[in-house]
Amino acid sequence: MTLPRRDFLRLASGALAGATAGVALPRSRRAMPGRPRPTPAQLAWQRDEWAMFIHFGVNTFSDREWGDGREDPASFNPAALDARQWARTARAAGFRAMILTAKHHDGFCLWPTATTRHGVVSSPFRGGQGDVVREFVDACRAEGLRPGLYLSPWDRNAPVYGDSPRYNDFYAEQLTELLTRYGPLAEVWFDGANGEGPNGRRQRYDWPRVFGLVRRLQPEAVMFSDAGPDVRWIGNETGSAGDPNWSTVDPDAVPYPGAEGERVSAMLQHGDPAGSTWRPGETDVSIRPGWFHHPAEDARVKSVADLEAIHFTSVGRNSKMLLNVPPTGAGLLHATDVERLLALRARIDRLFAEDLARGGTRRWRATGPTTGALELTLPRETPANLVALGEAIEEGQCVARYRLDASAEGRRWTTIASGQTIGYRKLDRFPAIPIRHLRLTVEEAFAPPRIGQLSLFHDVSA
Ligand code: FUL
Repeated sequence: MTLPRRDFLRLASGALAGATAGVALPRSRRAMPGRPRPTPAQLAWQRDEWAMFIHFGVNTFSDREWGDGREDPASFNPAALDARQWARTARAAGFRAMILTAKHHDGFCLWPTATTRHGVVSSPFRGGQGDVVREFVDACRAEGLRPGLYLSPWDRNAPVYGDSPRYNDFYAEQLTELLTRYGPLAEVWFDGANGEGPNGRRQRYDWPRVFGLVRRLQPEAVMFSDAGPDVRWIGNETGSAGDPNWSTVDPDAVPYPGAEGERVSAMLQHGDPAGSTWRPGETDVSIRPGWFHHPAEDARVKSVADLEAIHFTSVGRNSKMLLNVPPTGAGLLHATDVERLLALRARIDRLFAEDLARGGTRRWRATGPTTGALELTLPRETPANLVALGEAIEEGQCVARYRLDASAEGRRWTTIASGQTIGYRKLDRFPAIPIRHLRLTVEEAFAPPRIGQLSLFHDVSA
């Protein structure tokens, strides 16, 4: 975070304090009338918490990460493909949405498109009659998962790539097929990688047209890209959201997907407390070193501890986890990945099974128009080492600095954690201590904070 933004924060709280002195305490809306808020689709997206990413295509068969577009479609032959197995696994592991690479950079289309023969129609899969996108969305719906699709803008196969108006038409046609044939989609994913086409030319995309198309044909879907417009990339592929992490951004700082520079990275990672636009960050990361399945990586699947840590640095930092689990050449999730996912679910369920704050008494003490402390007295003293915080983000994101203090019965307060943003969810771990009283002090905020969650847990394995 740069200095000017922090200064803005202080100024904002100072100005508010002055403006409201002597008048009735402002409600959050009146205090910051212009504060951005999520749409229902953005709220639903955030509440999913976990989505599964499915990278699958010709790369699965060529054992590459980035195909060059010259792959033989005949190589695509997932003999045992079962999208229900993907969806069943996702659901059992607690994912609520799933996103498939309908087309990756190699240009191979997993659905029978009218735009090119480079896809399933030219493959032996289901005798050339197959449609992986159809099987995918059907499986999602059968298992109660919200489907999403990835359509790579960069296309290393399309001969018209780099001939900008012609490729823009070609891309719009592909997108229209995906947006009109498969029922409601929860998310449409636009990748920022942007290289050359088969003719060595670079493409100028027509983003307003692309975004307009999705809005018109799938008004309930959120659009993901570096530049949103609804959901932004978190700025890395390691599973780590920024801390702090604002769900608001200055849209001018990331003008198009694939834009680069220090300001872009900072905006993706941290957002901007003064930003005019609600655009929360999505944390995409793979369970394996690569995005596609490679047999040589079967022994390099992330451990449950690694995945748990990612939950803490994504969901636990006001982001959403989009975890990639790539099917094998058979068309099935690998047994090791499935076992890891189910073990992760069991671990997370155990960790958050008992909210020790339940049944406690809570009291809010305002210390200023936008600051104050939420004091919680637990029903009984108990050891604990993990706090989950959440703001009621329907009203926007307000908290800019906070502190957590705890005390045992009749003992002095000690600070157990402190931080900047909270947002939808913030998870803070600290060394286990016996706790009877817990206090969340909001030290800086843009509006009177609305704390929706203050929960306490004891992770006995820590
Ligand atoms: C990147 C792509 O280049 C990778 O292959 C992968 O699809 C990842 C999610 O996004 O930009």
